[in-house]
Amino acid sequence: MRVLVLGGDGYLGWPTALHLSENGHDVAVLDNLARRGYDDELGVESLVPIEDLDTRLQAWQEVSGKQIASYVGDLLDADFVFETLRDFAPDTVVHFAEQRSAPYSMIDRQHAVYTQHNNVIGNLNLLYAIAEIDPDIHLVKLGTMGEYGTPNIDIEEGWLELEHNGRKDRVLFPKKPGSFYHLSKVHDSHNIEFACRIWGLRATDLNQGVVYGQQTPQTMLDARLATRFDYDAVFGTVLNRFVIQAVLGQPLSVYGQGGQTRGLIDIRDTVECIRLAVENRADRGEFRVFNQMTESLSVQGIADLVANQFPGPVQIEHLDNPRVELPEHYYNVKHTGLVELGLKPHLLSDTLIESMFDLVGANKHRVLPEKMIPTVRWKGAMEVKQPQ
Ligand code: NAD
Ligand code: USQ
Repeated sequence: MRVLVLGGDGYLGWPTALHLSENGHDVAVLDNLARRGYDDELGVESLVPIEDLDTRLQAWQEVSGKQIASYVGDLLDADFVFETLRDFAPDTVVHFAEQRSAPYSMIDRQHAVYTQHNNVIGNLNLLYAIAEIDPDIHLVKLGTMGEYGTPNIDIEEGWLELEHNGRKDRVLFPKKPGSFYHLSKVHDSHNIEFACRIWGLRATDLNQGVVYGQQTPQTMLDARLATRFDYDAVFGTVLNRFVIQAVLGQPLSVYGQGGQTRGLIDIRDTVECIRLAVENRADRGEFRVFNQMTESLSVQGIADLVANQFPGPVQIEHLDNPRVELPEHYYNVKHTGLVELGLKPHLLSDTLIESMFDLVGANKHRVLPEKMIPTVRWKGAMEVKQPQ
């Protein structure tokens, strides 16, 4: 199949492009390199050194004998999106290309507006390009488990069968997201569902949990194929940060009491889930939703797991939570769709996060400790406005 991976220079897009190429697909990546720009803005770098896109693509050709084409440009540039779809003529578009950090979207008005404009309008340009150029293209879109928030009922895969005043209907599952970033994904989901219902497009929305890990079988073949690994308080995600803090001998930074529970997924399962979604197409007119996570853990549970596996002393500290989120809550997520397609999950109980400890140990001199400290507060805008 011909697969265009949008955001193919990012943490997940790059290893996914390699995994699809390894599995016989004809792959191209598209990226505007914005993620490298956020590093410059925030004064940080990936913990593991990464090569520029051309070097990565060259290395993959040398190692595998396979070619991946590249298109450098912005989804906000509609002409570029239309030209790329005409030129590459994909069967499937995998869409990772969004600003994906919740704290980044909560820095201030400008970052919130940037995030929603970039994500929602980029996705809308893509929907129009697919509808006008080839409505048979299957859109595989990365959403997030955070679209649902933490409701006091079981979380279904995208849709809810509802009975109200004696009548029944099937509706999109209610959403209660926790940041302007997570909200952008909700807006995307609604736009995609509309495009499937009205134009007859075919789409799979993958509501993914928090990803951990950095290595896949393909990225391990050559140091030039490494994907990024973020540790800072803006882009670093929770399990990855706790592993890095353990290795550095810093206390693990649990926000609040750590009773908040999240869905998690190993990066090796992320790339496999995308392959399964690509190879099992949604029907025309279908808005298909999978919850792309393999297990749920509380933040305190994640900290305990890292502390237990680390071969040395580890402290856990409880910081004032810079976010606004429920400290304790019910969390029960249905996530059988991808397993039914053939996913065999890597679970944390079977995974040696030791390999992550080794990887971090080899690169720990690159960490800027001050960048580990959370500085973005969810109520920041309110605090600025309050008169003294
Ligand atoms: P990332 O920031 O590393 O990668 C995203 C890539 O998209 C970057 O290379 C960036 O330059 C590119 N991009 C952003 N805006 C663009 C635009 N307008 N035009 C072209 N390219 C653009 O993020 P990631 O961690 O690889 O996440 C990829 C996707 O998966 C995101 O949509 C994210 O919301 C979703 N997701 C990530 C996680 C996680 O834990 N990392 C969990 C759930 C869902
Ligand atoms: N947390 C801590 N300590 C830390 C970092 C985070 O306690 O040092 C807590 C947060 O308060 C939150 C949880 O860990 O309750 C998860 O935070 P995170 O930064 O790991 O993840 P999040 O902000 O939700 O975003 C990440 C990705 C995003 C993706 C999302 C999936 O950056 O792109 O959409 O995970 S989900 O959470 O399922 O929505």
